[in-house]
Amino acid sequence: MSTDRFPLLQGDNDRTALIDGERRVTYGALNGLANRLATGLLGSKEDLEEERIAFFLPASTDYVAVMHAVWRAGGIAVPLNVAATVAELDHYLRCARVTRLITQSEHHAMLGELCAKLSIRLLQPDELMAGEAGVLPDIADDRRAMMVFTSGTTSKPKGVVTTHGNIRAQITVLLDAWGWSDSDKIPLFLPLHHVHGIINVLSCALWAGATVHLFPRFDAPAIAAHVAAGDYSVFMAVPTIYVKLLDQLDRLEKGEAKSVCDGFAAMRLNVSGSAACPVPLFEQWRARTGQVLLERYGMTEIGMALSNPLHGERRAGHVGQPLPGVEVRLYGEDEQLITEEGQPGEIRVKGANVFLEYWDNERSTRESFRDGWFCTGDMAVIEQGYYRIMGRTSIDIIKSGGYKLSALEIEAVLLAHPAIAEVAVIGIDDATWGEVVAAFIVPRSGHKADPEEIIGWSAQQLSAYKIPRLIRFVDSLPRNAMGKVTKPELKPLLSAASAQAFSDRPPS
Ligand code: MLC
Ligand code: AMP
Repeated sequence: MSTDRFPLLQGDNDRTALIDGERRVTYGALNGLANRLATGLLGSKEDLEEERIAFFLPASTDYVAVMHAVWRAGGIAVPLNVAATVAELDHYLRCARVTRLITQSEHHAMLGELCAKLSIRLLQPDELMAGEAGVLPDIADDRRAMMVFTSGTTSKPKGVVTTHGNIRAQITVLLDAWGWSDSDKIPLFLPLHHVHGIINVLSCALWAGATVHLFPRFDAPAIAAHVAAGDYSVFMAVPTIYVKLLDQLDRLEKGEAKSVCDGFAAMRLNVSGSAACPVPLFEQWRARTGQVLLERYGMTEIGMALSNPLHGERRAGHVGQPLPGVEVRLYGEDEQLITEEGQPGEIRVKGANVFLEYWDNERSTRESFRDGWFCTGDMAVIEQGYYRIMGRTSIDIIKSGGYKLSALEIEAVLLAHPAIAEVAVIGIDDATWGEVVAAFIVPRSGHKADPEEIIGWSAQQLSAYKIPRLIRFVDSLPRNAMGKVTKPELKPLLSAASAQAFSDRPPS
């Protein structure tokens, strides 16, 4: 057996790897499950040879065992968004050319028809479990290991493929940089179809031999209660979650709130990322809990690239310096390498952490690299040795609650609505969510456009967090001489006051 080639679950056999509801799962048990599942997945084969195996599982022992089983058997793990609509899943499964999908029986009704249509075998973890573990293949570091879908500047999400070597690099750099150890305990409430949850929390913790407390979703009262009980040493979240936790503290009775703040104060590390942490939030968190948030910058394609230090100054509004082994450069609009502080440029990244390719999309892969450097589409500037993120090169990318959303994907869906003639989607600044989705719609003549109906209709096609919160009907969209919609002109139309008036779904 070659599990030592995958030192990804490497706590001592009797240490707790996962707390899953009432159940505590040791590293020994988890490794056993992963090996038996890998054996079951292999059947009579010696190696899955990069077969795409998708799983639609909430944060659970099954999720972790299946992910590692696919890796150990030589497949490509395709973790799916458990909040996705059938229309979105159709795209992911088709694009990845998935052959087997693993989920619990309660989801078979929702997924059965789709899987039948796409000739995908729908399976449960239990039925794949071999009686005992067999021989598993040796997998080279350059083999494809995972495909995570990311939204961007195309209308459909792209599959970001990382190799075993990429994943190893993305994890190991953080183990050292953030001082992980087997005595750490961390709650995991982030979605498990993105790198923040998969790599930074789950995989780092399990590589370090630490304990992960699994939550099916972010539940502020439950998490606050565990924090108050001193259950965790490390906490990682998106800025929206820190905003929601501050709200939760305001809702608690004084003594309870103090216990929660003390629980955070006693931790060794609180990390913020996936979206900009506003300076007032950084300051409020410090004032309330005594914790100086460690802000870092990353992306699905590269894992983490820039980080404030574990020891040393963590500067508000900044994302620190390149992590060891990750090369970062800034390039100006004229493709000039920026060598001076204070000059803004696009962040480009090189290193073993950088993904292999967009699946089946040679053109996008080619276009996203220049001379071997991955072009992130994010702008930054260096100020007194610290990087500060300034924004994105594309207005079509929206960050809401840490999710990257594509304006083009949302527009393509809305355009299929019979009452919509034209539409432009943009992100509007929001104190809780970072940005919220706003849609400017030109109704089709002769059709009655009803915001409630449009939102209900969108919910059939899009995950809830992609649905516009603000809809404004307009007679026409501003366009330049080439006929292209000039989106920057739309933002001022929704000032804070008018946004309220047009809000169909006020942010909760
Ligand atoms: C939920 N809603 C959102 C939303 N999340 N709306 C906009 N943006 C979001 N991100 C909507 C729901 O649909 C619902 O609408 C309402 O808000 C309340 O839903 P909820 O389920 O109660 O919200 P909550 O559980 O509090 O979710 C908020 C959240 C979640 C912050 C916990 O969004 C989340 O887990 N975000 C993290 C995403 C993430 O991991 N990104 C990392 C990408 S990797 P309604 O109408 O039903 O009321 C990456 C690289 C890196 O970025 O650097 O890490
Ligand atoms: P995703 O493609 O979902 O992985 O999201 C990656 C994007 O999140 C990056 O390209 C940035 O735009 C954004 N991001 C991540 N961390 C930060 C941060 N600390 N500050 C600002 N933006 C961030």
